[in-house]
Amino acid sequence: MAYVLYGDRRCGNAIVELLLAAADAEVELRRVPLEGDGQLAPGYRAVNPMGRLPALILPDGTLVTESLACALVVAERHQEAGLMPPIGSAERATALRWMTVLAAELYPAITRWDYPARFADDPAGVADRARDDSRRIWRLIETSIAPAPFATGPRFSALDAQIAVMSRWSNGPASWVDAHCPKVAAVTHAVATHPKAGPAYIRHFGPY
Ligand SMILES: N[C@@H](CCC(=O)N[C@@H](CS)C(=O)NCC(=O)O)C(=O)O
Repeated sequence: MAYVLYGDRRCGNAIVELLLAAADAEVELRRVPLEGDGQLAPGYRAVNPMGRLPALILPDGTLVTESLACALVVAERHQEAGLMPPIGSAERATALRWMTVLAAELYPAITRWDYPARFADDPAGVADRARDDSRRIWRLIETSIAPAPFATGPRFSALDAQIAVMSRWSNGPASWVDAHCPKVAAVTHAVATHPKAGPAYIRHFGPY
């Protein structure tokens, strides 16, 4: 039985897809186009009542939503792939710290940036503040990591998949992250050239 992953190009499902690829896990990809709000259509809401991408169905039929939960569940189900640093290690503590910041702080900022009219009558003000919040988070990560070449050392982890995917969002063609956060860019490059996760990254974002 394969995993089933609902998502769209360049979205949070890409994080999960990279990890499944790194684990050599079989996955059926089901596209839900954000353009036209396919994520809010009744058919997809029957899968994920949150109306958000991604949604992951495990081979036993269990539904997992929320990109952080999906990443951690895949990592724990494929321990042989080493998608998280070892339990109890300093690297794991660091990975969990930044993974939570990205999922709990950056992701909502991106939502405010992409859908500002949901949050206030002054959408431009909300979008500006969300952009600033997002850049503050990337600056913090930039000053805290020392890629070697991955964020916590020589091994690719779920944190790297998150960094590579989420640093591509809302940056525009001349990416702000690439211009201001060379360490984040270096992690992204390491992911894009990883023998297993790299091809999945390139399917979403192109070569890097
Ligand atoms: N907490 C969720 C956030 C998911 C999320 O916001 N996904 C975006 C796509 S990358 C989405 O579905 N946006 C459409 C919307 O908010 O209507 C997670 O971590 O998976």
